Amino acid sequence: MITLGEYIIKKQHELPNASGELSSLLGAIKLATKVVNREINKAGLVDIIGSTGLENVQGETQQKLDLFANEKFKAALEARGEVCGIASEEEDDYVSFNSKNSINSKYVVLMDPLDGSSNIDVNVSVGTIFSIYRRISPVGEPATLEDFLQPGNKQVAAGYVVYGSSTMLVYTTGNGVHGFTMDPSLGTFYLSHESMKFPEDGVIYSINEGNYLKFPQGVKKYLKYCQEIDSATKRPYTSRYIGSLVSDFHRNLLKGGIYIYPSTASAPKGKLRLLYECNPMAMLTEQAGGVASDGFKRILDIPPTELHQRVPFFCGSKNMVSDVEAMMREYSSDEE
Ligand code: AHM
Ligand code: MG
Repeated sequence: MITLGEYIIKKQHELPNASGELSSLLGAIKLATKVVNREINKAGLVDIIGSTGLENVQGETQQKLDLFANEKFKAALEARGEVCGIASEEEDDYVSFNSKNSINSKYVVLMDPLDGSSNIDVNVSVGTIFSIYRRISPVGEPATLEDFLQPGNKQVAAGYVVYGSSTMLVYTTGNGVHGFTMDPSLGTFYLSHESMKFPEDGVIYSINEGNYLKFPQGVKKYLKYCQEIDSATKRPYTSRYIGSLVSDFHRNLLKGGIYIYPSTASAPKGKLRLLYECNPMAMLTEQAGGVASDGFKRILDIPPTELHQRVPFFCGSKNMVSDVEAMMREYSSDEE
């Protein structure tokens, strides 16, 4: 049995110019994950479920666990001194860490500390998503906005934690996607899923179909295609939507499928955030042999213009994403 800590060290030599900093940074994420996991597990017993009554900068209600997770990840990352700053879905602006160690660090972290948090109160799986970049600003000076507004193709590492029927941490440093399952009696993550790969074809589609009437024409056509009967392509496909990106993604990665959060008539840029959700999931997707797109082009090549930018998101099994992209292209002129 290989632990996450052992695996990170073992794989360190595969990283360009490895100095151990990235390994230590992943260690800080691992620690915060355990603290958040402990609170999630007893969510019904302590005063941690429900809303804070506050909203984040995007006008969304913040749950108590959103803020708890944000504070724990921020504190763990600051304490290790391995990042010069973070940006988070739960923070209005990026935060730079200016202690002697932090300011000399090469990395920044972007994160959604608790994704799918509206699911906490009903005991459904939630997740954490993280993304790591090398800073652009000079080492020794405070982090700047440009450190955080880098395209996803510059990510050094990305990953997620799914707090599900078991807790799993899945990450990539650009050499495949590897999953670790927590043994709760020891609080240790063990390697359980090495080199995870999206099946090229899948039979699961995940989308909030309640918004059907507001979807672009290409998505409507694709959904009808998913529902048609055709034994050669194993249709009709199966519809599965948890409403927690991490959990929907994780299932599709293991079984083969597509996750879609498209633009809608009321949210023309979609709902999901490019920097905290789509870029890290897109890096994982590509590392696992899948495709991540905004319906027309590669997510990882989109130049970010603002921290909380939203983007339509299509990701998963290669052939499923290319089918929906073809329909998006075919029907895009209908929308003009
Ligand atoms: P959050 O970061 O505020 O939790 O929002 C992101 C979540 C995703 O996890 C999930 O897939 C999606 O929002 C669900 O949205 P909807 O309820 O509109 O289907
Ligand atoms: Mg989220």
